[in-house]
Amino acid sequence: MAAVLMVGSVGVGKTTLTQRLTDRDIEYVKTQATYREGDVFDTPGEYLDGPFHKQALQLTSAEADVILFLLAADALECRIPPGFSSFFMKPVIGVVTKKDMATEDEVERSITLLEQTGAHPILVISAMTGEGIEELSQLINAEGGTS
Ligand SMILES: Nc1nc2c(ncn2[C@@H]2O[C@H](COP(=O)(O)OP(=O)(O)O)[C@@H](O)[C@H]2O)c(=O)[nH]1
Ligand SMILES: [Mg+2]
Repeated sequence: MAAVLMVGSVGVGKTTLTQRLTDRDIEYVKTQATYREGDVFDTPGEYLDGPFHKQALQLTSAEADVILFLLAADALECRIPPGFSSFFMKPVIGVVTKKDMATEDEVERSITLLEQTGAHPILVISAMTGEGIEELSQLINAEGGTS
């Protein structure tokens, strides 16, 4: 699998999605800044929820092939700034998580919020039901240049 950097607030579902995407992998590496499980870098939510750690995210992205911007379907706001994808030299895919617990209107609103970050394309998933996970996995490998 291509190396993935997860960017999203605490509770958006980064760790759960990481487990979904890497359930065949057994390598675990813990670093000070990021948690690597297989090919996925799961960033601490503090990177978005405290003082904004833009540079830490940029540095970590050097090791990734693909970046995911995640926003929960029931989110009230998006902590990822508008246009933020342009700070990365890698493809940025938008992921709306927790589709299973949101209305269609809520999903649409989250898609709109993620579009403002410049992430493209945007996929809607549920790590709980598994919806969209296979599609996301294929897109990660296509965008990341791995198959
Ligand atoms: N209903 C639902 N809950 C989810 C989904 N993904 C994650 N969660 C739950 O959301 C909470 C936070 O998930 P976690 O992966 O720890 O988020 P993180 O802080 O971004 O790593 C946990 O209780 C998960 O079980 C999903 O697709 N649907
Ligand atoms: Mg986590």
